Parts: sequence; C-alpha cells; structure tokens
Amino acid sequence: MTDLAQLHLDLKAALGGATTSAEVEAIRVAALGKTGKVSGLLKGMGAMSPDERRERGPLINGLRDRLTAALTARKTELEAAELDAKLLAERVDLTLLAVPRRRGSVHPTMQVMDEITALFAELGFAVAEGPDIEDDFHNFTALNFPPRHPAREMHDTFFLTPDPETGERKVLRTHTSPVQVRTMRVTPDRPPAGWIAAGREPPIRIIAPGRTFRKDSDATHTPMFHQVEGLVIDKGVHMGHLKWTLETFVARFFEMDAIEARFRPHHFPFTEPSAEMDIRCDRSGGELKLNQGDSWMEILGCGMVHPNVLRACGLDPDEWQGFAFGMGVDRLAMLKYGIPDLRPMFEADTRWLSHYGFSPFVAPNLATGLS
Ligand code: 2NL
Repeated sequence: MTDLAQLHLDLKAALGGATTSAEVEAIRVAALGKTGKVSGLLKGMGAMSPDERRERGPLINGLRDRLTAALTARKTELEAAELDAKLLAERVDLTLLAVPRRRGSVHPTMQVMDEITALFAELGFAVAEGPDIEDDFHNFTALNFPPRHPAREMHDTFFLTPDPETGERKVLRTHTSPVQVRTMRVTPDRPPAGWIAAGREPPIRIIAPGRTFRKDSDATHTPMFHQVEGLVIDKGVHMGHLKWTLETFVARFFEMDAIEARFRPHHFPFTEPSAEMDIRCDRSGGELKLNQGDSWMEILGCGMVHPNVLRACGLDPDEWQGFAFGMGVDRLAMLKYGIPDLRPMFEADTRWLSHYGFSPFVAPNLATGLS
C-alpha cells in the first residue's frame, strides 16, 4: 500500500472514532493545519521533478479534497447532535407557574396615582410633569401669591441656598401648580426634556401628579408628600363643569354609582371663587362608611382659575376661563385602603410594603376595575 493510501486510511479511522466536533477539529489541524501531514505533502510538491509531480500531484490533491469533504461532513453531523443535546438540556418547563416569588410591590400612593391618572385619562386629561426644584415665579408669583405675603410662609417652604451670583433662591415645589403654570405659558425657549406638556396653547385638560415638599412633620404631615392637581382651560368654562368633573371623579375613585358631596367656600390665592369639596360619611363605629351619616370629610380643594394667574401665564381672562383642583394623594390612599397611620408610609419597611403594597402586574384601568 502507498504512503498516501495508508495516510488516507489512518485519517478515515481517526475520523470514524471522533465523537465530538472538537476532536474532528483536532484531526483537521493534524492533517491540514500549517504543520499538518497533508499540508506537508502539498508543500513537498514544489521540490518534485515534473514527472513525479504529474504522478503524485493529483493523488495528493485528491487526498486533500476527499479529506476536507469527510471532515466537513463529520463535523456537521456531530455539531447537529451537540446542538440537539444542548437544546434538550436547556428545555424550559412551561408547566411551571409564571408567578414569581413576590419581592417588590407597588406603594399604595403610586397605586392611587395610577388609579387617578387612568380615571382622568378617560375624561380626556393628559398628564403633565415638571421639575421638583422650582423658582419663585412658577411656585408663587404666577399663582397670585403677592410678594412677601404670609401665604408664602404658610407653605413652610424649603428654600435652597441662594445663587451667589444672582441671589436667586430656588425652592422645592410646595404644590404641583407650577407644572400647570408651565403648561399654560408658551415661551420661546424649548422646555427641557421631562417637562411633559410645557407650553401648550389652550384648550388645556391636564393633571399634574407628583412629589411636593413642605417643612412640616407630625402625625398627619410628612415633609415630602404627593399631590395630583388638575386644570381645564377653555372658553365658557364655569363652576358647573368643575362640579360635574369632581363629582364624577370621586364616585369612580371610590367605585360607587354616586357620592354625595358639598362644596364649601374657601380661599386659595390662585382661584376665585375657591371651594373645598367634602363627601358625606359616617365615622361612628370606628369604620368609615361613605354616603351615610352626618359627617363630612374634606377630599380636595378647587376653584375657578384666578384672572391674575391666567394673565401671568399669558392668557386673556376675557377669552379663556378655567377651573383647577388639587388633592393629597397619600391621604386618599390611606382613606381608600384603610391605612391608619401616615408615618410608616415613607419608611420603606418591607413588612409594611408587603402588607399594603399592590401587585405590579395589575395596572389600574377602568375596563377591568381600578383596584
Ligand atoms: C389643595 C388645593 C388646589 C389648585 C390647587 C391651581 C393651579 C393653577 C391655577 C389655579 Cl395653575 N389653581 N391649583 C386650585 C385649587 C386648589 O389645591 O388642597 N390641594 C391639596
């Protein structure tokens, strides 16, 4: 037998014995790699005499071609088997429950924010957002707080260190009203990203949910709390629109057909007239029952947007009118979900959160119910 035939037989035997694609690769390197046996034969052809090359050349080339074909075939075969084995090992058991062990939950405040947002979305309100750090103009002046008026102190404002160059004193917003101011004011400069809905022409229908801050800390106040404010600007808007919107809102929020409410005169610098909305309830027996009894519970503040506010936002009060309202979300969450104490709300105690929290997999919507 010739040396070439023997080499061919040896390689075929080795290939037949290979059980992994890695072994096939090792055989390929040993035969056809840089220092492989077949590569050596191919290189040696240069030093042959023309006659020898005519005789051995086709044999060596033939060996190389047959070997390459055999290597490829065996490698493909083994790789397919390896892939099958891997897929079998990585099989997903679809009979396992998709419900994970619960680790995180939705805070009741955020659940109620989502509920209120879903509810007002159905009434045609868009969501507007703005910065937590505000300037005096948007938090106070545009909202008809006179300069150095006690109302500014009443808000127990957190002031930031004044800018050393301009002396400007920024504040942590004491309400989300500045978001509405930013929505109404059409300014030539583009609002920064994240100030959603800033600079819109009326008609306007928005709610502004978000964090607010006041220097206040006791059994019923935390220095950080959450508000949802709402604003409607259009032509011919009046208290009737305000009343229907808010009565519809509370009935849907508490998931009742109707809720008896009263509007009690009040004062806010930014609305005229202003009112607080109370709903009928019965607190006897330690349990809160809505629509029963002789007690009234304050639920939100509201009013017709003050002409000075419209003017500060570049709107002509003779052309545009509006109503606005504001509510404390944390208190509404406590009311709706029977949370007795405000203080643990923001302590991030996981036992409290797993007790009062909501599933992150069920987003509130009016089609399947809010809660
Ligand atoms: C409350 C009362 C209220 C507003 C907020 C508002 C905003 C603009 C113009 C006029 Cl831009 N008003 N917001 C109006 C009435 C009441 O909040 O007790 N909040 C917790």
